[in-house]
Amino acid sequence: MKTFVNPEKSRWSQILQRPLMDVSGLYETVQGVLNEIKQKGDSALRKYTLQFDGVDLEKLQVSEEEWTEAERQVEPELKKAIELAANNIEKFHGAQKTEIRKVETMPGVSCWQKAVPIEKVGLYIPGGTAPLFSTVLMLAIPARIAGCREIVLCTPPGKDGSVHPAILFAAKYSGVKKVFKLGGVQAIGAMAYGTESVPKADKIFGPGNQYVMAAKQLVSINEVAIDMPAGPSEVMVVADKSADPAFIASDLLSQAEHGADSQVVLVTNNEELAEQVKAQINLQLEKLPRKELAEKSLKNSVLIVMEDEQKIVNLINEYAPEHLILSTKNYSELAERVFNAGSVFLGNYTPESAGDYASGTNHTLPTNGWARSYSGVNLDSFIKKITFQEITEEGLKSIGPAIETMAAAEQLEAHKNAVTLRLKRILLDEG
Ligand code: HSO
Ligand code: ZN
Repeated sequence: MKTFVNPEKSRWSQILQRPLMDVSGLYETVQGVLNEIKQKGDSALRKYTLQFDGVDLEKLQVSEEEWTEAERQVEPELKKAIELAANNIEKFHGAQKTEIRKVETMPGVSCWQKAVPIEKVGLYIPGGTAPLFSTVLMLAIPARIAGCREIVLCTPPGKDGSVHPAILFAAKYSGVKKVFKLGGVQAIGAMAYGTESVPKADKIFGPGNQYVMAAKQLVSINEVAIDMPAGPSEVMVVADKSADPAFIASDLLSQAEHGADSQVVLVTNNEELAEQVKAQINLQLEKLPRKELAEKSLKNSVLIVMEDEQKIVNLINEYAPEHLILSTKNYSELAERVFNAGSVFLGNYTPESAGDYASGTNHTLPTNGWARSYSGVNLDSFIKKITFQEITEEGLKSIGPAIETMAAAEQLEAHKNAVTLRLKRILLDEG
């Protein structure tokens, strides 16, 4: 970890720069694959699945037998854990429902907003080095609670053409009915355009590598909505001497083990704690099965010793971390001053892992500084809001003249007429 002591504000953005990706040629390559999927449908999906995943699939959709077999393969202890997590995710997202509230902006002018589920959603679950079945829960449960009519899930097959059983178990438990063995650009293209076997989605969700990200961005230009721009996962831990160095090290390592491009940042006002955390990282790292990945990510990572509390707050808000852990004595007070972060974890007993799996909050969060403007996935991500209005004659008499004046000033005579004609009729009727 690179260490900086009280760095000047002018250096913050350079110190905290996220790992850069080389995207030259990426979008052209991805667009080429997308075009072929759009034109050739399933046959293009099969071709690229053979090319990228090394498996020749006759049927892309997971069959009834495969669902049953997966259910049999998942250990009872894991099933119970998934059920506990699913329950909490359901409680937390279920509580995000809002009531319809009619507002009378003036007498006789009623306006209201109604939440309507997005009809068809497509969920992408990456394969790669770890089967993230927890992400299935994070996407499918809010989709089901929102009332989405069709929830389609795509995930890459292994070399033997199978899908990880825990992914299928979590999908079934969350209410997903259709799962397709498709990874990367193929999955995104299939859900964006629709093919003979994969239904078209209205919005696509889920994390992925840079190819998935590029594909999501490209299809969002004309075809579908997407959840948010996504990049490598990151955590910022802010700690003082009330923190436990072993806990902090474990939190930093949880993020680092996600991948070589993950970014972890420790900010502390206490140099002694910083040294202790470093020692703990070395100790814990030795025993991690994903040591190599974590080590690579730690190379990009940063330790900042900062004495001034207001500067720490400014640093948090400038970096806008996906995950923020506040392990300081005054964490509640500090939390009040945070305005850019995806998800915040408070106190010594709230590890990021809790939010990653089971506390109930969503782990699909804005990375790469997008927490400045995006929320993480939540119930609203699966909903659009339609506004309604109803105006009585009395209401139109109240707001009509203002509308006429504004329409005339914008030189939109037809707009003005739509009010004038009605107001005239009202006067006539009133005799
Ligand atoms: N920390 C990841 C989510 C995750 N962690 C899934 C474990 N499994 C991105 O927020
Ligand atoms: Zn994680």
